[in-house]
Amino acid sequence: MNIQVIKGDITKLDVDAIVNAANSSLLGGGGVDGAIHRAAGKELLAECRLLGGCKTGEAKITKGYNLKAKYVIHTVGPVYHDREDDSVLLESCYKSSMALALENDIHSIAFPAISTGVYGYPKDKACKIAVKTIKEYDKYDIDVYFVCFDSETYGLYNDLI
Ligand code: AR6
Repeated sequence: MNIQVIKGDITKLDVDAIVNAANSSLLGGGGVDGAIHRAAGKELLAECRLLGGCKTGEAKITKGYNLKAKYVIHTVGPVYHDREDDSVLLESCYKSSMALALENDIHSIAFPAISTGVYGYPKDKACKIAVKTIKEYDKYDIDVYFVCFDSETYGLYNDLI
């Protein structure tokens, strides 16, 4: 496994799959979710409508449509409440996304910092969970990119990698 930290817009990446920090409806929203739907086009929403939503900590896969990425893996992070199961659910987002990557022969995957925007997860805690969970999921040959939209997140990931 090869892990890299990059700064920028996840919708522009030429990878097998990008991960979307979605909500349980899977019908779009703000933040990275809105950006991915805008860039992928209306067909993404049409496919998402067929999926029947997604539970927190789980993940579902669609095609990437107008994106360079072949697939979008939609996962639903926890809204931060400072409870014990926040970290379990966030960890589960990364694990479920990696499990779908393995099943779908995905060899490059880009993650945004799930839950650290609208859902309020403290960035330092969330980045630690992301890195630890991905490092532990060392099952096959895959390039993993942590994509940071802001300098603070970029700094945190770089300190951890
Ligand atoms: N590329 C990479 N990262 C991005 C981009 C982008 N284009 N845009 C934002 N980020 P958020 P959440 C970063 O709020 O906290 C939506 O409305 C952002 O700076 O997108 O999991 C959904 O529909 C932050 O670091 O996701 C849900 O309702 C990270 O992506 C809810 O927000 C995650 O921020 C999910 O909230």
